[in-house]
Amino acid sequence: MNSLMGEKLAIISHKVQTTRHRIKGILTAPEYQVIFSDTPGIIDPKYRLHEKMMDSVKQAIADTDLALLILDGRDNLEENDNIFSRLNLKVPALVLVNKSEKMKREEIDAVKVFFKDKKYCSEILPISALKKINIDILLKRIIEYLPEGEPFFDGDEMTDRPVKFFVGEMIREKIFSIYEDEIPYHTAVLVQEYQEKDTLTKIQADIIVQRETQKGILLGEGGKMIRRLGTEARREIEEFIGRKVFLELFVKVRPKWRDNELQLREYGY
Ligand SMILES: Nc1nc2c(ncn2[C@@H]2O[C@H](COP(=O)(O)OP(=O)(O)OP(=O)(O)O)[C@@H](O)[C@H]2O)c(=O)[nH]1
Ligand SMILES: [Mg+2]
Repeated sequence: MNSLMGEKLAIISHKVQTTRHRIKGILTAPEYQVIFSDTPGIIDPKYRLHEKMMDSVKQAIADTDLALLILDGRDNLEENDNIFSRLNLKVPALVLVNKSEKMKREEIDAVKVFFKDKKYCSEILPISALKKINIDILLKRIIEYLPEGEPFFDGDEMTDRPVKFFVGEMIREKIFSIYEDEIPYHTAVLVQEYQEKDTLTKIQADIIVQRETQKGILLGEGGKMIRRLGTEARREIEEFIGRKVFLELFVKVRPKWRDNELQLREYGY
């Protein structure tokens, strides 16, 4: 979605299950408006949080005119096929073979042969979100599949989420890049305060973890790690909103928040 939009709306990490919400990206030109929904990847739910993530996938599918089924071209094809089949799509679908810049022509051809006759597959297109390969062609194809209609959003709207949401996401992205193993998966971010002052924007956010030991890891020796997190997140937020930011982070322990309906709601899930 970021590549198609030419804007970074969705956070990215090398770890799986980074995306937890459906985020809309609205692309408006004189001749068209495309509303993209970036969703979490499809997984078997283990927690209430996962169930909510999968609900957002279902909703996105129910709303859409066209599905983009994105796979890593070197991942297991059977596994991807299983997931795609089980979606029971009622709309056309483009199978996008991503990271194609790392693949040989024969590898790409093999993936094409594999998906060619699948029931859900309208077309297959090798792309690279990173190197922006075939993204222009993809956009052209997308527009051809969309029904004609009036725009849903004003031309200057880029997303359905408020700035505060993206601030929380940027903090989450840094948590995914700084902390190892399970830590990012036990963590939620809640932006408590967002205030535009004269010369800067004051932001206070809570970082929610499940256990005291995790709080210790987040803080690091003498607060070293949380300071690094604060600095990196602040820089990213400053670039996004184009203002100086004062960022304050508190770490709070909330046992089993991933299965707690009230807490999940409070954290925006
Ligand atoms: N080489 C290569 N890497 C890519 C490409 N597109 C994405 N990546 C990398 O793949 C990793 C995952 O990217 P994400 O955008 O987080 O993937 P996602 O599918 O949204 O994953 P979740 O949100 O975790 O479900 C990151 O390290 C990206 O930099 C590509 O075209 N080529
Ligand atoms: Mg994602």
